[in-house]
Amino acid sequence: MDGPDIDPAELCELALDAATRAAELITAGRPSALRIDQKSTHTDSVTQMDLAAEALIRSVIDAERPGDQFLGEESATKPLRPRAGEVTWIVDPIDGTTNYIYDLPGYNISIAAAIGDQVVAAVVADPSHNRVYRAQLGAGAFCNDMRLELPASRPDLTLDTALIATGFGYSAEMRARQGTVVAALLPRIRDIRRFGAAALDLCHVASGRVDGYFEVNLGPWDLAAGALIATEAGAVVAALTDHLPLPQSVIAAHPTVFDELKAALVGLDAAGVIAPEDVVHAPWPPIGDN
Ligand code: LIP
Repeated sequence: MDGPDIDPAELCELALDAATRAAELITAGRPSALRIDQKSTHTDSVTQMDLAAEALIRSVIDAERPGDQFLGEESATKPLRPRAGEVTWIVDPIDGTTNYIYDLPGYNISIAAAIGDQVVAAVVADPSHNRVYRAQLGAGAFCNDMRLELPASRPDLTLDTALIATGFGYSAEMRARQGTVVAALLPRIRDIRRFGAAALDLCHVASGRVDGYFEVNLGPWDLAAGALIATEAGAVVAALTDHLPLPQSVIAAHPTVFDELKAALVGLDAAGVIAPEDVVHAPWPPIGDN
């Protein structure tokens, strides 16, 4: 996994610098009028600030590590094949773009660095709450200066007391099917939360603000950083089913309730809401003809 002379701590510091500068750009630099363009559907939006943030992040990284691969949500034209011993940056410049457009909390900057196909450094900046989450593989997860460590035991936590986050796709047909799954799950859990940003959903699992999270058809940039933060905090993160590997499906939860939540979601065929032809993103690690 480790490349020659690549220090994950330095990758994390570079991600922290880039995320901090991008968070400043999209908040203090927020224009009075956003230019909103549509991507896969009329509700799958991108603004000039998503593009500007990604350009800024890339320039900060390239200035220090010009030879690294870069997989950004707004510039990705095809999946990238991780190169053994080399670094790939996986970036969502604004995760939760809809929240950003509506000026609702929950948008964030998500930056992960992988050596080969293993993510080793992660930063998620949440400017609405003045929180910056970060993690290094094997070195723990933090929110600002506070260590994130889920309690080893949660005797109070069962599926029917669990607060579960989820998200929905942009196609009306898939959302209708996802709504059916949520409606069936709702009476079996404490409640649902829909924050609108996968990276933060995973950080909420890491910090115990929710007990679990699941979603389908995300991109590698939605999950790469948040998944490392959640696992380093002691959560379990996996695909919902083998036929939909990460990031095409994801479940993250406290270990006490993970199996019960997964069994319920598999029983509801939560991964079945997406037809094979609708799967958009390559499996993790991002692979493909490079
Ligand atoms: C968002 C995800 C979220 C999902 C939204 C959207 P974006 O990413 O983070 O979990 O439910 O539909 O895909 O598009 O704001 O970067």
